[in-house]
Amino acid sequence: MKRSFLKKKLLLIALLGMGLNSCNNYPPTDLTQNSIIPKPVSVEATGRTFELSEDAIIFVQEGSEELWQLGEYLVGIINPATGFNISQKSFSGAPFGHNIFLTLVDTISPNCAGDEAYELTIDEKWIQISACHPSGIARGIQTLRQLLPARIESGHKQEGPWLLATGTVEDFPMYSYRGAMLDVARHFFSVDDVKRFIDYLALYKMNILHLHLTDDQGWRVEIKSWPNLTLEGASSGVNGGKGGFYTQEEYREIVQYAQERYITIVPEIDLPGHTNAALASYPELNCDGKASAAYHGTKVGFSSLCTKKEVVFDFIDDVVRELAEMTPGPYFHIGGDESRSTSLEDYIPFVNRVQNIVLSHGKRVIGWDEISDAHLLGNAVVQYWSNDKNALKGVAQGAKVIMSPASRAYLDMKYNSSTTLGLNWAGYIEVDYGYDWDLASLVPGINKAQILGVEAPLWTETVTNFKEIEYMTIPRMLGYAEIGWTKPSQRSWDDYKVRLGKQSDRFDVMGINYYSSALVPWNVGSEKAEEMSDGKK
Ligand code: TNX
Repeated sequence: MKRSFLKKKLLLIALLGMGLNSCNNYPPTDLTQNSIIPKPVSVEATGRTFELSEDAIIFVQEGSEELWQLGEYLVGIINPATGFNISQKSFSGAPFGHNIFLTLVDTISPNCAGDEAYELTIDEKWIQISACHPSGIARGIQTLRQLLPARIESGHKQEGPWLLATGTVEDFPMYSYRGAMLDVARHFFSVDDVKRFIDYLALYKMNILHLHLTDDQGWRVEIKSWPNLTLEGASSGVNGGKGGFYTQEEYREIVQYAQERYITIVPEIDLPGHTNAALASYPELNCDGKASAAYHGTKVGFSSLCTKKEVVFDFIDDVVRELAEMTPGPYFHIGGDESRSTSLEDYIPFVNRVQNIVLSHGKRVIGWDEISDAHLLGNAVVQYWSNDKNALKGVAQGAKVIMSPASRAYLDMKYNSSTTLGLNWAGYIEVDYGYDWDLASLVPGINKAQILGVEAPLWTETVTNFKEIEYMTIPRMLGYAEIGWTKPSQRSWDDYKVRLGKQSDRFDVMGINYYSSALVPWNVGSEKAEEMSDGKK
């Protein structure tokens, strides 16, 4: 009884939804009415409708293992909610039938700008994603995913039809580094949490996940040559948090999961400060040779490795070597921030030496903006978070900059004075304030040519579980994704907030605990979406 009532209610809601939609875009015929985030370079509508049906096949251009895997990924997006049993096949040649085609080409329109450029064509009969590199196909798949109805995100079968407006999207990013950081040291988060976070990044075409793996409160990755780091140093967390760490196998699993979504993991070992967990695990890393006590507070700047001891550099060499071996991406983050217990006299030679260690293991150095005090080597990257002078010092040495201004891009800053989670030392960051700025005009003297991209860090002193991660991250993270991808001349808050508002159906189907800012015109159809979610909220 109850079930059939629910079914009828759902049908009514669905019909109502369609009725409402028919006033604007149902069935969808106008591709320019999309709500894609980040906003693509160009979208042209051809005024018709494509229907994805169960006899569709995903044709993957033959000869590329990477493309084959992307086909599998797309199957994983389509099958659960449609209830179809679509599979993938190799092919070469022109598109035909009611199928989806993933194709590598020598050039696309307007050009193969960077590895992530793609072209998505939705014809009445077929869909094709073309790119010069598999990473472009990966980004194009996310556009296709966003163009499908929000209920595609449901893990279980939904009613069709699965309609898309026809037309062409041509797209490529403005910056090559677009990421978020997750602090797993203050509070530890499971492999599954990290994977889910990666899924959110992928949906909005972010390509970097920086993992802040160590801090005063905990050491979160297994280093086989220094086992106490995790035997001892992983058991603490803020406010007596239970701690935890990733085994090497788990770290590799995260790396691979990210790689399948064309996301690069940037591991950070914060040095020489923010090291109490290491100092508690190995007495010899301290200048006085005594192990420090585990730390559960939230102060910063009180710890330092003993920069005068050789064993400290042996330790760092082992840690960098083991982590670099498990990290296919080009970057290694050495922290370097808030080293208030290390004199500048000691700090500079220390950072110089650590850079050499990282280079010797084949990685490119990233450090927080304080590392510009040192002599930057190779193609070091400075992550700007608060000090203009430091960032400029880095640029003067030829370093590239990642923009993570605390006052605009810190995901742990409160939205406003009534946000219960988070901090406010850098101010409040409402959704509009987090969105409405441009990387290349923030710090006078730092322009586009010197900027690698954008990263939004989530520090987790106050964030204890995944629902809280979601609340602080969504929706602001979508704004940073767009800041990194879309030209400033093509974006504005007024246009963005409408597209953002249309994401709420998707958030609801995904069961995301997002902050529903009053500044955003959230979609009215969300009741329908909530009915379909797993009730995870
Ligand atoms: C500053 S940003 C820090 C972190 C804190 C964060 C809290 C940076 C490089 N250091 O240690 O967690 O503020 O917002």
